[in-house]
Amino acid sequence: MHERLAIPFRLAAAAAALAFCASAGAAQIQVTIENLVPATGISFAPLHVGFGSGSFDSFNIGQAAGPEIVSVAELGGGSEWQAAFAAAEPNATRGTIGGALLPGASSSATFMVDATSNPFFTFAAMVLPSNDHFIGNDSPMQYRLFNAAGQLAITSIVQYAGDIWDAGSETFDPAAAAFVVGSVATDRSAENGVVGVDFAKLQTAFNGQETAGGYVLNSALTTGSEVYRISFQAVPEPESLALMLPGLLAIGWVGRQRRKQSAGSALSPV
Ligand SMILES: [Ca+2]
Ligand SMILES: [Ca+2]
Repeated sequence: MHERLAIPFRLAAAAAALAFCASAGAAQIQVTIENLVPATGISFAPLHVGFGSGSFDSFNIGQAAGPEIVSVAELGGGSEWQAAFAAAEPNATRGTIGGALLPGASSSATFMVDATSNPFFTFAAMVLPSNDHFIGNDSPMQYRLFNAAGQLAITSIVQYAGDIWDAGSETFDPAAAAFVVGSVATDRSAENGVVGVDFAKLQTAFNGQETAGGYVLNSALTTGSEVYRISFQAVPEPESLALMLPGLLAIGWVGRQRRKQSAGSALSPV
């Protein structure tokens, strides 16, 4: 095939291949989490994430917390949250991101998602130090990550101090709180309350406590303080890159020819 014909052909083939990948619904997404609070502020346990159909709902404001969200809010480990999500939505993509996320820290993980059947994003993480505070979305349909065409529709989610929940499941007690040096987790006692918005308690009594993060908590958040960001970025799949390669090589070839031509004309006598 003549080069002048080959270049547009290869570009068209690469574009067609990419269009096919998009329509198939498979999407590889890199998720990055960031603790936005200043040094000596609150930390977070690993983030539990799920990409699903929007039917798994792990808690409701004003209602008693079930074992799913308690496993996140009191323990951080989230084993019941993950198991309940898997039972409710066997085809969802789930996982966790990072370890303890200290002030100013970030962490990333990549997930393969069916953007057509699992367009909704759900998350939950324990706030540290605390007895039963957490961040998470009450409505499983609050964040539709992919549009009907399977394209990423949300680039980031920001959580503010005013978004922090108290699960209402464990009595407030720094001596039994996670992430407080010297605390005894087995001393937890039932609060018998309901899930509500509350971050003030984290500061009024946890400030001055030595944390497992190696710093003494000195938090000064207000309702509008940004505390956490979750960012999403589409990652080209390896097979897409392989299909794109001939097109990219063709573009490089055109560039080289142009540089040669302009170099030649620069040398040409006027
Ligand atoms: Ca809910
Ligand atoms: Ca509580």
